[in-house]
Amino acid sequence: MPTVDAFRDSILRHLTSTLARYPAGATSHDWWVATSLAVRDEIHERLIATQSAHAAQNVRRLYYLSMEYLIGRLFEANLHATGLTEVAREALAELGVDYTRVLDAELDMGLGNGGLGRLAACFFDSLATLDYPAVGYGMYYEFGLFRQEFVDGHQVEQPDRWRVFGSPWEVMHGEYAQQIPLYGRVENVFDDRGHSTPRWVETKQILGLPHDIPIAGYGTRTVNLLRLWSSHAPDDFDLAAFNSGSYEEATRKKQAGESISKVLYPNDKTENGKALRLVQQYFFVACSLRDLIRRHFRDSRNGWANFADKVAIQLNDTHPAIAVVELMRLMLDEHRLGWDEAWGITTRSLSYTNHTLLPEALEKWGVPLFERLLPRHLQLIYEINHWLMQRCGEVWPHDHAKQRVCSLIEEGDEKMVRMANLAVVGSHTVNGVAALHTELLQKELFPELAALYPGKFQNKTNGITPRRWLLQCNPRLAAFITATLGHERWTRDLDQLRELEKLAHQPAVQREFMAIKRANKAELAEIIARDCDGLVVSPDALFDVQIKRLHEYKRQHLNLLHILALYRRLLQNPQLDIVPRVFVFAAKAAPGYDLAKNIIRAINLVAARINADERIGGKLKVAFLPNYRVSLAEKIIPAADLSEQISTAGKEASGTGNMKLALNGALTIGTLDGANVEILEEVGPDNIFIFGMSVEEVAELRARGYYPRGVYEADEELRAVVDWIGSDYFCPGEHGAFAPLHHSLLGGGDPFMVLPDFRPYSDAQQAVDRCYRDQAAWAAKAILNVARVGKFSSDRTIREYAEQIWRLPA
Ligand code: DL6
Repeated sequence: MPTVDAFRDSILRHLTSTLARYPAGATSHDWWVATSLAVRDEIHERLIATQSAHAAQNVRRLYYLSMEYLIGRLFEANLHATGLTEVAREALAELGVDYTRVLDAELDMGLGNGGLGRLAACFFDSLATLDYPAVGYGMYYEFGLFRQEFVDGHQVEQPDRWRVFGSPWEVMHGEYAQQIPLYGRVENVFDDRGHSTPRWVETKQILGLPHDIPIAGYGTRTVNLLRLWSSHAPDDFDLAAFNSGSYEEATRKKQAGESISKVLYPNDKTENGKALRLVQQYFFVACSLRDLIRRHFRDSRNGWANFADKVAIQLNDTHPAIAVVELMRLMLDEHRLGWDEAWGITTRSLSYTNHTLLPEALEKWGVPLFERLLPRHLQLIYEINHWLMQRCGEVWPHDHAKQRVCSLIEEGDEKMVRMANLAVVGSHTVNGVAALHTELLQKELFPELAALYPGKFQNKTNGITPRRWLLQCNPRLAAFITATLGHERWTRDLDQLRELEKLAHQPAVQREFMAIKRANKAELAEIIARDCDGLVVSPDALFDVQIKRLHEYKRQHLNLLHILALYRRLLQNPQLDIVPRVFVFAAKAAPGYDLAKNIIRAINLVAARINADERIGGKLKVAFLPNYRVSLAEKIIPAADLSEQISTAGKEASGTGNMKLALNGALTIGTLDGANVEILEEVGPDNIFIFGMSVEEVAELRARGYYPRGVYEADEELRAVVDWIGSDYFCPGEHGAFAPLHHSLLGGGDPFMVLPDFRPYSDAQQAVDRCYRDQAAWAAKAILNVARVGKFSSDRTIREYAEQIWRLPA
């Protein structure tokens, strides 16, 4: 490991020789790049050593296929991983450079959207830390999802130009470029004996270039890789057109080729948007499979016979499900294997994680679209389906209903290809991401497929990396834990935090814990003032936090109704004794999701009114922080007192924000949904606020017939706040601004059952209020949360995947 002097020299060398800057003229960005490159030197040495050891041992590897990797910033994570944090701090101090400003010069990598992408990032931290050989394949988006701004409370999407200045972590390996066919048609070629072979012809080609990002393990020398593909046109410049003066025409192919990796989740409301999504998925899967096959065959000891012994491929949700067919196609058409052998290899290599039960999130693509983009794949899907239907017929003779639900093709006005069914059928293992979710997966979503493939379904409860979500994001609490325990082993073994249990009731420990929380809240208060138009909030208030994607099932609008109820109570009685609260929101809504955007606007306009209302004496404040991202979460989570996990039971597959917040000493107010159920088991019922309908109660109510108007009529306060949001009170002069939200709660049938959970939620919030008044008791509960959530380390999750699904070398 370099000394401070050597590291300082390395920073200076990169500043001058790589960036051509001199120290006095260097910006924070220059220092960030130069220091990152100095860290990268160390990481690349480790990377080369890791890769050559893996190659020499011809190890079995995990290849993880994911549309998203929500990595956030890498600088600090890499310093922690390599043990260079103090060295870098001192070296920069000697150079007269402020370390914090260097940290803040880094833009979050725009490579993900939500829980699934952040999970992938946590998994890669754990994989490297636990020395498992793994490559993560994905897309190298130019713009990521979008940068969110608020204009008059509306979400406005701006391009997220995270790569505009390049990335010091990335190395592009042009020698591993891939050409990927698309479109065209299938023709049959007949041999002398009259046997026909299908050939995919008249295709268009897309060029994929791999960009490698190293992921360094913590406290070990293992460095794994993310290999992310950018798309290009192979013949991207038409010189003849250019010379004839058609400048736009000359680069038309270039534009078209590059559009595939421009943004994550392009709006798929239009047919073009749908096509682009399917092309993206196929493109990155096709590049990745070719690359991993190349890697496998580069060792002369390897062949198809041992492919499934050396290669474990994980499908992170249905986005890469086309891998089932592409792997088959490569083996059948390009490597000339027989069907049975190819199918055996496919189903022994692939496994699939399901991350959602929401029907609209389970991808389906129209057969005509498939036929146009991937005609040969559609043929193979029909062949796989033929065999699947035969199997269904053997198990359930004459039961066409069973065949219909298992089928890879959904019948209807437009036939659709069901990507989730394809992923289940093509994988040896399917897993859910929390115990409840896995149970519902088998009982509700895939009961027939679960019966057809006994033993295929497993649970792997999600986890989070303690390195990013405690050590890095909450240095005060991390230092306190290390000093209290007398060791740092908890960073690699989170169960060590159990030792804190016995200290939870000690007044000195409680005071110290609350002082740390207050300092973190003061820091967040500064960010709120900076990002929410100068809004002033007190760090002595209770910080009540809901941070996650904006979706009806996550019920940010339930939180909003409760805020309105508190506001109304205060207006009716300004002397009302309530614990002052700061409600913190951060959330992006999908660009095409109008109701989610309406909820964002409603929260923003209610916030503006409440924050400016002097009658309530500052007892309530509402801060909606724009542009939710990993680096912002790292500031909010350590400052949270209360963690809002209030989804309709049965809708949130797991959640991981719930784990991060509990690990940082926030108490959860939540429904019995996703991993909340397991958090309750771990922390105990006295240290969490559970409310609302269970999965069974939701189902019963729906079966009985749910009429929101009945619930609304029966509760005076609920009626008042629903009417309030439906009025123009918060949007004067703009009639019906929140009509979509109001309609969804009443006339629209309240699909996520916000109204029946309102009263139990409000009661639970009153219990929170009472509890917070006794700061010692609150502190004890918060410390017990920290102490008891060791189960939710992604190290535990990854060990389970590695042993029970991937069979990776220990
Ligand atoms: O498994 C990671 C994460 C879960 O924690 C969330 O509960 C779940 O919503 C999310 N799923 C997705 C997929 N699409 N949808 N919706 O992001 O996965």
